[in-house]
Amino acid sequence: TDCIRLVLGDQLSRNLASLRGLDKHQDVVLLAEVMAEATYVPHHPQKIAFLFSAMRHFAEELRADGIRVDYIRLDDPDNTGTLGGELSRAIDRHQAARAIVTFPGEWRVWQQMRAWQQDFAVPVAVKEDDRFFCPIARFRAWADGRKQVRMEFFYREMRRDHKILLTPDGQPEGGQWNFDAENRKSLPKGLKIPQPYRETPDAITNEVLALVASRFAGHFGRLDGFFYAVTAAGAERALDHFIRHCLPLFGDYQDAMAMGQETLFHSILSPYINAGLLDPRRVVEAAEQAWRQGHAPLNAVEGFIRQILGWREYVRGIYWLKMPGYADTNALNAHRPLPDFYWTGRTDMNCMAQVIGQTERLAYAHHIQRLMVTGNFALLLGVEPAQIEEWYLAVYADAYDWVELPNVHGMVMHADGGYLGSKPYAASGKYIQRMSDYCTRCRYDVKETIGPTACPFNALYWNFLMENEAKLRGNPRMGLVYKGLDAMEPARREAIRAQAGRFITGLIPAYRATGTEPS
Ligand code: FAD
Ligand code: DLZ
Ligand code: SF4
Repeated sequence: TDCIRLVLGDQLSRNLASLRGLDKHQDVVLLAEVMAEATYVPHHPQKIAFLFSAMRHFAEELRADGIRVDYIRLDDPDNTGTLGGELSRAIDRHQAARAIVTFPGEWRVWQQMRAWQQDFAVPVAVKEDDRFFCPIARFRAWADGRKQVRMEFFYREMRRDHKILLTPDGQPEGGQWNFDAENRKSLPKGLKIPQPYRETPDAITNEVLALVASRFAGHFGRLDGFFYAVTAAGAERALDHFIRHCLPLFGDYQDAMAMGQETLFHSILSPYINAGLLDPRRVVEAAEQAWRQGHAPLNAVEGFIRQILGWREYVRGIYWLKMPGYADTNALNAHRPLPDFYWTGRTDMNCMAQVIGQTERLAYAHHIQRLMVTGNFALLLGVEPAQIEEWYLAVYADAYDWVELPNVHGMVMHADGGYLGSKPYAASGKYIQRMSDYCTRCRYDVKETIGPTACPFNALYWNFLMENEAKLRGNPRMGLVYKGLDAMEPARREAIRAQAGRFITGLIPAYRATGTEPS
């Protein structure tokens, strides 16, 4: 055998760099289910099942095309449990002259690949992962020499580079780059909401579901009700469903949240795009075409395209520009432990219980739920960044380090000191009340800040501003909120501080035991 071509679980694309130039007679494609990848965080069982089933389907497709595939199952008796162990075993088994891999989505795995290049007896070529609009070098060139990077400016460059939503003379369609001012509506009563796209598990998926149920029962998250597509064809059907039924109102209600309506007008395409089943270029093209054909309005289409062409590429660029140091920063010096209810859903805060509960059921929450409910709470509480990052990396079907880390560390926790985004998205209960119906069914009163039934977000919000005053007051975008704090009577400030202190002490077992928080 000439060459082992490794394909990782999130690299299930037929045009993958490491599959290019494949010789059907000389080469072997390797896919491996390994314990190390399934447990570096306690992934949601649906995330593991989705990837294993998608990997198995991908292997079947390659075989159907006459390609030789070695597929190592989790339960294979000789499985070494690591990607490196399996690649090394495959090289020996086939007496291969070389190996080809595609650049991974995680610094941890990249370190491993570099070690393979050093340690293996045959050469290991690492090909660039070109399934993105923006090569890592292109991002670096853009970011270098800029005092400040901002998504909006990066996004405009991407629009120009790739000629997306541009007029023939290179201007943004509709005369503006961004229509977000139209995209912050709360949900009107009685609006008909489309069902998300669902598939019924086939025989391969059912076999994987049984495996995952028996091996990962201890992980947070339910397995019943699994509905994800597991092939490129299925992902394409999900895209079609989204364009048809959800895209037209995607913009208007992008930030809305509602009980019993977990997906609203969102696409639920991130698991497919990130695993390689769906090409982001294909998604952007389909959305632009829907606008050009008059099927969806510009505010929806531009807003949707910005998420993929803008945010998704921007966070990846920052990840590879700033790692490995990025993960270690802690600009707000946040060190409180993550409350246990993130892993159980048991809390009286209805907004948190709703979002954590649906995460348990679906391995999915949409952006505003992640950012303004579970994320906002962790920010206000001052959770140690690494602990909340582990949670996000584990619980969502679309989570990989390159995309999860910048979103949590930068966008939510402001732990990078404002590199990715200019200010923390801190908000009181009022925001949640405005954008959702969660507060109507909550034990707490969103209009109260002090007292036993006061919404915890309110005291925590002001407490957060006070705790981080030295770091945040100078931020021009925080001027208005600090004015609000300045207008407050000192006695009220003290009452808020005490209210937040009591709540935090009651929340965290180690503090509760002693009755105070260690300083
Ligand atoms: P839609 O609302 O339909 O958006 C369309 C697509 O845009 C998504 O499929 C996704 O590919 C892309 N997108 C949107 N926002 C972002 C963003 N901020 N960064 C990158 N891509 C984006 N996304 C992940 O793919 N994996 C993660 O692990 C992840 N962790 C997140 C953690 C936090 C705290 C926050 C605030 C956001 C996170 N996101 C993550 C971004 C975003 O929330 C999800 O991509 C989105 O909710 C996926 O659902 P959807 O496909 O229905 O998205
Ligand atoms: C997430 C994941 C899981 C759960 N299992 C596997 C696996 O068994 N084999 C594999 O090749 N990849 C898996 N993955 C995806 C990898 O963790 C992912 O490729 C790296 O984190 C780099 O993005
Ligand atoms: Fe969440 Fe507060 Fe509203 Fe309850 S009152 S749902 S805790 S924001």
